[in-house]
Amino acid sequence: MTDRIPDPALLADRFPGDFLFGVATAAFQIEGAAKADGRKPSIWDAFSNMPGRVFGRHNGDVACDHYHRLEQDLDLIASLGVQAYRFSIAWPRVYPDGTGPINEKGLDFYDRLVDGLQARGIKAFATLYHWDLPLMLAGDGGWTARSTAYAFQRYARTTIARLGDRLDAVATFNEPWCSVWLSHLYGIHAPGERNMEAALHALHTTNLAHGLAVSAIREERPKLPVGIVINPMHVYAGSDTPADQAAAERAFDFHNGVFFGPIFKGAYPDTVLSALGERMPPIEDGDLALISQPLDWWGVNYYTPMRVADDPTEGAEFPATKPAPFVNQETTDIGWEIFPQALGDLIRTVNARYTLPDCYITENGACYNMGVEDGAVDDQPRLDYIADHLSVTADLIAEGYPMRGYFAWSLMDNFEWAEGYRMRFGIVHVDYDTQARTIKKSGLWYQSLARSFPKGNHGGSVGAEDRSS
Ligand code: GCO
Repeated sequence: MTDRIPDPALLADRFPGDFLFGVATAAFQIEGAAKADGRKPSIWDAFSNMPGRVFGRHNGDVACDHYHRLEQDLDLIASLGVQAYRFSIAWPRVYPDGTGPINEKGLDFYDRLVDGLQARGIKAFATLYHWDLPLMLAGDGGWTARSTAYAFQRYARTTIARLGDRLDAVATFNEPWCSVWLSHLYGIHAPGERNMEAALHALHTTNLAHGLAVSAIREERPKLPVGIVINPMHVYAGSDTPADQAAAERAFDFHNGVFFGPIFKGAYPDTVLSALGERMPPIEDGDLALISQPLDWWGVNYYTPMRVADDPTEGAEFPATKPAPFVNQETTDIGWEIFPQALGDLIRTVNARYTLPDCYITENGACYNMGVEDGAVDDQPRLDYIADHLSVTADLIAEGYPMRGYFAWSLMDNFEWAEGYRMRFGIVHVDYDTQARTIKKSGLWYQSLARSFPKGNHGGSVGAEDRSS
């Protein structure tokens, strides 16, 4: 089969001139230097060092050694021609104990990072929490303890006071669905709990922490666009039966509504409250007002749809669903169904149900594990995946949805959480033995697309306004 190479120039024509093309990473997944310059363990250091939790007991001790290769990697990002870089800040570098003394060397690293981006003319999109909770906070219960929300607010305030003048946007959380449900109910991510009460406490503490951080960020840097990155599930019913249709609605409320509701409507879904409310922590006066403060933008991380059927088991716990079969049997190497149209269906659905601000696709990408052959990586399937999802994004823009940017996940292969280093999402290959970076075929194609921007007709996208505050 001849490889189809979507013409980047034709695709570029479908995007406005100030649309941002970027790449994304996260601290724990690329930095390494787990014990350098005052950093103390996070819950992911502990989790990945336990037998049976992460493939091959891989951990973040070295990762992509980004902490020691910062300038080289910033040059790599610049060479891709992207306008923006999405990264996360490691709380355990800033407050190694979660609270208590500030670690100046930790903040110094992020000073160098944002200064390096500014020097290269690349916009800085920071995420405050990408899952690396300081392990010391686990002693109070981690995200199940309300006190952690206030510790997060202090971390957010300190970090934004120091770096906010050189950021173009900040997100409080990355994918609360993962740090709440995947981590406290399904047990797949740190801290590996399988307990609905713990998960419901982590849910409200996370939402509250988001609201407290928004307040602190706005106090420290009133003009800095603040948002949150969510991985909403586009839920398809496994059949047209009323039972499966109702199951899909329950799944939407459980997987999406528990974040979109408090953040954009100031209320949890009634279905969740009636089914699980008694097991939730107290929702104190003022919590929902804090959580639902208006945001400047939100980020959507999309990879694959969720397909559910009704679980008729007597006494099945809410949302009482079970997986329904894939419609497209083509999957990526991590086993996720490839279904680009679900990105469009998702954006249309959440915009129909909530009043949402500007939107960035803060993560989209594909896992393919092919390696380097003769100095190159032919990852045509990843190129096709990205091109197809960008085409859907262009459709959404044409329909009037405020899609402002796209960040390829990921800049480089990295620590893929419970899968360790065996699963590769990068548009740049990393040889973990030598730390050599090799731009893949998809990365070279993405570079030719990104280099067409900006086209000079800047609009109201994040970062366009004055950052002098
Ligand atoms: C996520 C995380 C990333 C993952 C990526 C592939 O969205 O789960 O933000 O850290 O590596 O999504 O799973």
